[in-house]
Amino acid sequence: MRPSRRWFLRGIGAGAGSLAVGCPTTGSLTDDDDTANDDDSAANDDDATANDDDATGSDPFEGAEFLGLAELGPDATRPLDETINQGLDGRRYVDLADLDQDTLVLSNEDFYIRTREPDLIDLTDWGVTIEGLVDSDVEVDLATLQGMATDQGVHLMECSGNGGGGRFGLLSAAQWSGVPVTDVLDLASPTGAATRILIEGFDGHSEGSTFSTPGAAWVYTREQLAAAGAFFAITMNGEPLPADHGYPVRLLVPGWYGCCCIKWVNRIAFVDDNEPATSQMQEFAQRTHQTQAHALASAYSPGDIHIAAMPIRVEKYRVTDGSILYKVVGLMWGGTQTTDALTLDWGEGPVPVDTYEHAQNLTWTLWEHAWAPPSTGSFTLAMGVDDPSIPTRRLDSGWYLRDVAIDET
Ligand SMILES: Nc1nc2c(c(=O)[nH]1)N[C@H]1C(S)=C(S)[C@@H](COP(=O)(O)O)O[C@H]1N2
Ligand SMILES: [Mo]
Repeated sequence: MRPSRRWFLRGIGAGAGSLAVGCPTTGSLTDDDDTANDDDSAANDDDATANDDDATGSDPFEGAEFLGLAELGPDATRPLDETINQGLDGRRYVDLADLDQDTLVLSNEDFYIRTREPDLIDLTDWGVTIEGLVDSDVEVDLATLQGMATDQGVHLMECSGNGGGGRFGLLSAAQWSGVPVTDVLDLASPTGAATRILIEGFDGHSEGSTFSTPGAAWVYTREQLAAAGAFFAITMNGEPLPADHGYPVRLLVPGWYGCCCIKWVNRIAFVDDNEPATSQMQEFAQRTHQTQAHALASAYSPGDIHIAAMPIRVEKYRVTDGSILYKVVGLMWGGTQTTDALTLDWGEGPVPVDTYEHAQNLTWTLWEHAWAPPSTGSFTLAMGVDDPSIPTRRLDSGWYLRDVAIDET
């Protein structure tokens, strides 16, 4: 059974290195007059909380002594929290092990980077040209876009190539403002032949890349962009976009991998179903889980992120009865449905994760689990979702497995 919300808040407040929580969530049964349904669920929450309060020791870390972190693999083969390389090979991997409830919106300086600002960019008179299958081309200047921008809330981004070498640190969330893509598309008159939309960004680097093909563009349907709430971002955490994050305008397609979120956007083209896949779509076909690197853009399925989860640190405690207990702290993100069916498996079968409140899919959620390992040694921690209605492509394939070394039980 899921623990109550207050159990969660108490749980994550225990011990050093624990998560700080900003907002109290409990209240009287009558302190707000939202919908009747809300009030009912609030009543249920309060009841569950009351039961937890009566049961002493329901928070296993209450009064515990923090002893340090257990070693969580894989070791990084890239530097973390440091911007490295130039151009297409520019990277910044976030050290996710430090995240807590207060730092779930990363600063512009901390946010992951994949491709730094192209050195051949010319920012004078920046605008976005809308062309292709339209009655006449439209040039949207930057001031117009800035004037149309509204708050878009907190959104997570993940590079489709997010892997163990960077300790899965190509993953970040920030607060954005921007212009809904559909509002910009409405500035042009597409012809009846137009079925898809190509969005392209500047990618002129004087140096080539060892890993990556230059040319950043992806093709979407209007329905996909509208359903995802795609927007042209203008600010990030209240500041103009940083150069490395696409200044002056980038695309953000919430819930899709970063490779679909074109930076330095300067061109939109209405196209039809015969439009070839862009070089970017071909390069990222496998990482966005396409069945093959299709030749036509219309053959691509959405670059959407299924619900994913992984541990980010394992805290070791001596609890009040003198025994050793570990607190596995992790993230879950992606997907389009919320769930309370997250599981953790250390080799003895999946177990429901103790403590989390999965309230939305736009940004990441922290979870915690009290763990008494069966022995010392190395364990592989595998996350899952015990709900067949929720697709979990990458979890099923073992993408985010983390090994942990336990030296004492
Ligand atoms: N023009 C351009 N846009 C781009 C890319 C690029 O190389 N060139 N990389 C994409 C990839 S693969 C990712 S993961 C995101 C990274 O965005 P960030 O560096 O702001 O985190 O940008 C996307 N947009
Ligand atoms: Mo990416």
